[in-house]
Amino acid sequence: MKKMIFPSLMCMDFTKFSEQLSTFERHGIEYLHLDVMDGSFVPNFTLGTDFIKQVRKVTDIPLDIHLMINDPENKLDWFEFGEGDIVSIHVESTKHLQRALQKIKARGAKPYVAINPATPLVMIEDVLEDIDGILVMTVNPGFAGQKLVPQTLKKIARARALLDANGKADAEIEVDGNVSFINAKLMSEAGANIFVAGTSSVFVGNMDENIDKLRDVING
Ligand code: S6P
Ligand code: MG
Repeated sequence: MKKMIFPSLMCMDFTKFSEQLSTFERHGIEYLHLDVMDGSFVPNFTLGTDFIKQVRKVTDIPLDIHLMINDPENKLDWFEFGEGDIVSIHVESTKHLQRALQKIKARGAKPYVAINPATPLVMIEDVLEDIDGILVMTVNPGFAGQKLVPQTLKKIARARALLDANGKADAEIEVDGNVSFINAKLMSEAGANIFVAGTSSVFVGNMDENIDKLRDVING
């Protein structure tokens, strides 16, 4: 399975937006990770509907929209996404998970289910048919710059095994939170293939060097 780096745009230097975006394009970055927080599901606000529209206008790189909002099924229409994009919703954020995943699929995007460190994997067993991937949170969502919750490394391996055992070998495992050069290696070995890169790797220092280094690490 192809290993990919998705930079987290909330970690960008917005005064250098075009420059940093060009760096991603030059490196063949496959998706841009966009964190949407509602101040209720998580204790923070970040990127929103208008920002996503703007990003769409200035690049052809597809979007990976990570919704950290309550009741996403009622709010999906607010967001611009479509064919080829990824949209993740949290199992903890809705009583109507399957309906919400279906709504994403109906718009041509790839539905992923996101899961917090403390939520057992059994909570997503009955929606495996409805997803193209699992977003395993390796920190508690809400902020960049946090430390890895170590038990999530085992969860990555269990998530991979769960997908494989249920005829979902093509489904991807995305990891998000403290994907440092050291942690990325462990996450990759555990079975992750999509790595959300933030302040722990790509955005500190020379971005060109960081992307190359992270690619080397995840590809072993
Ligand atoms: C966190 C959010 C993430 C962060 C990313 C930052 O709630 O979903 O996508 O942007 O984790 O990366 P780092 O390396 O600072 O943890
Ligand atoms: Mg995220």
